[in-house]
Amino acid sequence: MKFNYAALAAGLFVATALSFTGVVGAEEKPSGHPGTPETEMRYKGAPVPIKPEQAETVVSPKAPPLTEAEFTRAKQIYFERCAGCHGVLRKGATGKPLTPDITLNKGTDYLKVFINYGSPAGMPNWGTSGVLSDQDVDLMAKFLQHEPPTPPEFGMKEMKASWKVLVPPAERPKKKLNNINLANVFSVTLRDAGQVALIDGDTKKIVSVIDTGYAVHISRVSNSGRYLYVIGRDAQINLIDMWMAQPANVAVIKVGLEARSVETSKYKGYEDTYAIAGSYWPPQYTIMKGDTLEPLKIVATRGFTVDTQEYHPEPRVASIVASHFHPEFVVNVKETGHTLMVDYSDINNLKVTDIGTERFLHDGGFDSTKRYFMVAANQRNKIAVVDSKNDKLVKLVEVGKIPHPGRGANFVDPKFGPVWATGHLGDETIALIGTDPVNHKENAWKMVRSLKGQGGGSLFIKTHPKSTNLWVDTALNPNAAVSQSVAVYNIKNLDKGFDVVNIAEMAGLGEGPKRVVQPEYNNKGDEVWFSVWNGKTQESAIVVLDDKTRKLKAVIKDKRLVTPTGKFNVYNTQHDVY
Ligand code: DHE
Repeated sequence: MKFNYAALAAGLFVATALSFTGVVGAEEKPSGHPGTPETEMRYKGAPVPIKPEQAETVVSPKAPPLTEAEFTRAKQIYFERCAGCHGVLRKGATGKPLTPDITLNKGTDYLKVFINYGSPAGMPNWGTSGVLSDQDVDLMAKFLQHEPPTPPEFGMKEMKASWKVLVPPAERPKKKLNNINLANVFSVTLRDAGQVALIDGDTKKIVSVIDTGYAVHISRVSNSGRYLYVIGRDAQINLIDMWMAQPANVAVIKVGLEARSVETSKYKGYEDTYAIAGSYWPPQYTIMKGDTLEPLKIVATRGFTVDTQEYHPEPRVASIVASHFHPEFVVNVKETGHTLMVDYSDINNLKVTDIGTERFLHDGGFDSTKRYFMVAANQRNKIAVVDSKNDKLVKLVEVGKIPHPGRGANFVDPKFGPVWATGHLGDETIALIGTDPVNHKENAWKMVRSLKGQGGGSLFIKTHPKSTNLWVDTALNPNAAVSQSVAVYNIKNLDKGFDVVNIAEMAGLGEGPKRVVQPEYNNKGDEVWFSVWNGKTQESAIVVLDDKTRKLKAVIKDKRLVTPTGKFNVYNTQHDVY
C-alpha cells in the first residue's frame, strides 16, 4: 500500500540511495573531507522523505531574493541532501545549525565556499565533487539565508485519515492457519523495494513478499510472536498477521512524515496490547492499539538539550525498546539526549520518567538480563547505560569513535564476565563493556576490552547465547575487501584476534558494492545469516553459515530479494535475544 505524497520523495530518495549502494569498484571515492568516507556520509545524511511543496516557504526580507521556482528547487535539494545532517528545521543535528541568525552574517560568498569545498568537520564538498552545479551552489547559499521552510505537523486528524484496518480482528484467524515454524521466520528489509520478505528459516524459502512503507527500515515482533510491525522511513507502519494462511497486512497507518522506530508492549498483562512508533518528523511518538494500529496518544519530544539546556525544535526519536520490568517503553530522543521511560499502564494520565542521558542517542539493546539498556550516543563516543528497573542512568561509558551497536552482542568474557559489545563507524575497534554489577562489580559499566577489528564502518555485531562466535560487519568501510567480508572472534579466546570470512564471495554475485550487513541468528542459534546488499538493479543475496563450522550452509537468491539489509528473526526479536 502506497501513499501518493511519497512518490516524488521516493524518486529523490532512490536516486541518492542508488548512488549510495551503487558504488562499483574496489575502492570508494572519498567524500572530500578527511576521515569521512562517502558511504558513511550518505548513511548519516540520507534524504528526508518530505516533498518541497509540503514545507511552507518563508521569505526573509534581508536575504537575497529567490523566485518561487528557485525556492522549490532549493527545498528539494535541501531535503534530499542536507536535512539528514542539519535537520529539517536547520537547527542542527549531526551537522551544524544553519538558521538565518547565523547564515545572514556569513553571506552568500562565504556559504558558497563552504558548500563548494566542504569542511574537515564533516561537511561534504558538494560543489567540487560535482554533485551540485555552480548554479545550485549559488542557489543553496542564498536559500540558507531565508527562514527554514517548515513541513506540516502530523496530528490525530492526519493519522486517522491514513489509518486503515484491512482485516478487523474479529475476521482474523482464531488459530494459526499455516504450517510455517513462525519462531524461525526472518522478516527481511527490502530497503529500496519498500517491502519485506518473510523467509522460512527452516526451508530457506520465501513465504511472502509484503508491500510496506517507502525505504522500509526495521521490523519488530509482538510479544506473542503473532504480529509483525514494519516501519518505513515515510513513517508508514504495516501490521502483518502471521497466523493467516499466507501472512499479510491487516492494518496500516502513517504516524508522521519521517520515522525509524517501532516497538510493541511486552510487560506481563500487556502482551500485544500496544504498539509505539517514534518519528523523526514531526518529532513525536505515538502509542497505538497493538492489534489495529488505532492511534491513541501522540506526545511531542520538542524540548531542551540535556547538557546546555538549549531549546531544540526537532529532537528526533531514535531507538525504542519495551521494558521487561515495568509497563514502559524506553524512548530515546536523539538531539536532546533524553531517554524517556513512557508508562503505558494509564495512557490518559501518561507518566513519563525523563532520564537525562547524552545527546545524539541512536541505536542500542539490552544486556543479557534485559534490565540494562545500552544505547549509543554516537557523536559523543559514549554508551549510556539505563537501568530499566529503577529508571535511572547508571553510567556513561566512553568507547571508540561513533559507536554503532544495532542491538549489540551479549556474551561471557572468560576474563571479565558478562559483557555487551559494540562496533564503531568511526574506528576499527570493538568495545566490550562489563554488565554484571553483582558478581563482577569491578568490571561493571567499564570498557573492559577494546578489540582491534577489520576496520571502521561497522554497523552491526552479533552473537547468540548458544554460540562461541562474535560476528562483526564492516558494511560501510571504504575498502571493498573489508565491506564485503566479516570478522569473527572466538569468544573463548579473544586475545587470538579475528578470522575473516569473505561472505560476498560465497554469494557468487556479479558486479556491485555487495556490502555485507547485519549478522542475525536463527531461532536455534546454530546458523548465522548475512545480507549481501547490492544496488537496486543488481542481484543481492542472503548467505547462511553454519555457526559452529563457520562454513557455508545456504545462499538465498531470488529476483524479489531487492536490496536486503536488516533481518529480524521472529523468536530472537520477540525475546530480545542477541
Ligand atoms: Fe538504521 C536501526 C536510524 C540508516 C539499517 N536505524 C535503526 C534505529 C534507528 C536508525 C534510530 C534503531 C531503531 C530501534 O531500535 O528502535 N538508520 C537510522 C538513520 O537515521 C540512518 C543513519 C539514516 C537514515 O536516513 O535512515 C539509518 N539503517 C540505515 C541504513 O542505511 C541501513 C544500514 C540499511 C537500511 O536498511 O536502511 C540501516 N537500522 C538498520 C537496521 C536496524 C536499524 C538493520 C536494526 C538493527 C537491529 O538489529 O535491531
